[in-house]
Amino acid sequence: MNEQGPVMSFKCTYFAIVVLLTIQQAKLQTTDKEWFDRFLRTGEACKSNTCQLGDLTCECFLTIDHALTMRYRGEGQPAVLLKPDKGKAVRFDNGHPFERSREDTFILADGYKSRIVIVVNGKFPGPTITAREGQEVIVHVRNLMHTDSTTIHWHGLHQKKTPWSDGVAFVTQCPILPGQNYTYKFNAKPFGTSFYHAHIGDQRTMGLYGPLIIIPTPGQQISSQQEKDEFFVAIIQDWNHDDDEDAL
Ligand SMILES: [Cu+2]
Repeated sequence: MNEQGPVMSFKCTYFAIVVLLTIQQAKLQTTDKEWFDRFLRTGEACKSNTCQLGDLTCECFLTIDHALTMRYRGEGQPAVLLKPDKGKAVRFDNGHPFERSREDTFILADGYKSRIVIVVNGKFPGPTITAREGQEVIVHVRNLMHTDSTTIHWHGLHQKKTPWSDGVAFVTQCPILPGQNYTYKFNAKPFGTSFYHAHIGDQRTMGLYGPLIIIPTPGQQISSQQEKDEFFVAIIQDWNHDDDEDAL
């Protein structure tokens, strides 16, 4: 009986430590929803400890939603319409300008009236995804549009052995319904400068697209150097003042 006491108390202590560690680990693990929300706040797309040279994966989170151009909404304040004034966006009602830091949050498009667009992580067009050739690209997509289903096509990628990640609605996958998430997984091949875009209706011209850049593995014969400091990304699109459904 005397020997059982210490054994029992050791077992209890061990059990308590295991329970505590499990709870701690569960707390430390970031859920997909937390990642989606984080990138929605920052406007970026991919985890910083992925997508770099030497990483096996490139993991990104895209939240799709509608937004209005030429409109500003401060925290806890009513929305304010904007108008162009000498190359800047100012308040429509009283012509007052905004602080520079606020201006970065506006979706201006061409500054012509307020119209509905689709944003990716709050950005129009969507954030750049930059992966390294050969990496496994994992992109989680969350559709927060109220009534529109969607898919995302990874333009320029061959999708060998992963046809279900090609993002062609009704052909390679069922569309992602409002409120649903879907995860694309594919190999980053071939390298090059391309883009991702919606593959349903007029969603691409409404803003659901963004740069997709695959950097070649070092040491390859390529026509021009693509990793210089001066390197920047430019992306252009069709733009309609009328509703895109009417223009199609
Ligand atoms: Cu395409």
